[in-house]
Amino acid sequence: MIFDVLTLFPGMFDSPLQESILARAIKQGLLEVRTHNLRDWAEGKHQTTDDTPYGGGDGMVMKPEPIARAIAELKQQAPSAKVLLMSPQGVPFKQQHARELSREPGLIFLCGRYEGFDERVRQTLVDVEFSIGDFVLTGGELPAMVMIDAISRNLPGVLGSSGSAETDSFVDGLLEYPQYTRPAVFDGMQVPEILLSGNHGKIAEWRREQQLFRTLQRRPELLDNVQLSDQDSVVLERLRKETEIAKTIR
Ligand code: 9D3
Repeated sequence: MIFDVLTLFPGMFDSPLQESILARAIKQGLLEVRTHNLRDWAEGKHQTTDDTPYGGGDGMVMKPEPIARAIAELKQQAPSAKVLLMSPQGVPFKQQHARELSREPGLIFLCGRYEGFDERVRQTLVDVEFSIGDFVLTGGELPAMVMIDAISRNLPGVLGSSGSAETDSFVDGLLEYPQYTRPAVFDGMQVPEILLSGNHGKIAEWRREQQLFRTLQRRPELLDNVQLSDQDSVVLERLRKETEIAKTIR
């Protein structure tokens, strides 16, 4: 898969791609990230990529022409690549997007600085606008890097032996169960006995209940969009009742 990134700060992508899983995947040829400086498509002595907003107001706006020229050139190499605009107004990026976008042959990320983009960029040049969450960052580069990371780990071969994207708990829509390793007692805290029992059926049941419990406690809204087995529903109903009882005791 080929990721093209349009940015004023291509250097921001270097070190995250030189470590660990993504570095290995790039060496293996499973993916490629090409960063491009938008300034290369800007005109004039100062190669300006921003300008003051029509109608007045604070801050600067990204000019449309350098962006249009850059996208036109990248699309010659990758005609089917979707153009993704990074912006706080975008669709909230989710695991499902990461999985779906990993099936694309290539993607073009457009990262902004300043107050945002000239609206006409959205109208003709962009396929989808994405946000990575409701907090304000200094630009679209880290969001693009986050999306590249999340998409890449779904590509065949990228995770190698360290895990499988299919068994990620977000795939089934629940939070993960608690994990433990040695020592069996740390700072007076015991590992749950069931995990030392060797009874793999009981362990699987306990882990599923922990997933349901954590999701109920921390992210109850996730339970609305999750496929639950009959057994899950029974356990969840019991957990809900126990939570109610615990509330009356407090
Ligand atoms: C005053 C209006 N601001 C919007 C909240 C302007 C503005 C601030 C910061 C516009 C862009 C930015 C930089 N952020 C991004 O480019 C960005 C972003 C983010 O800030 N949060 C979550 N996802 C994203 S994707 C791109």
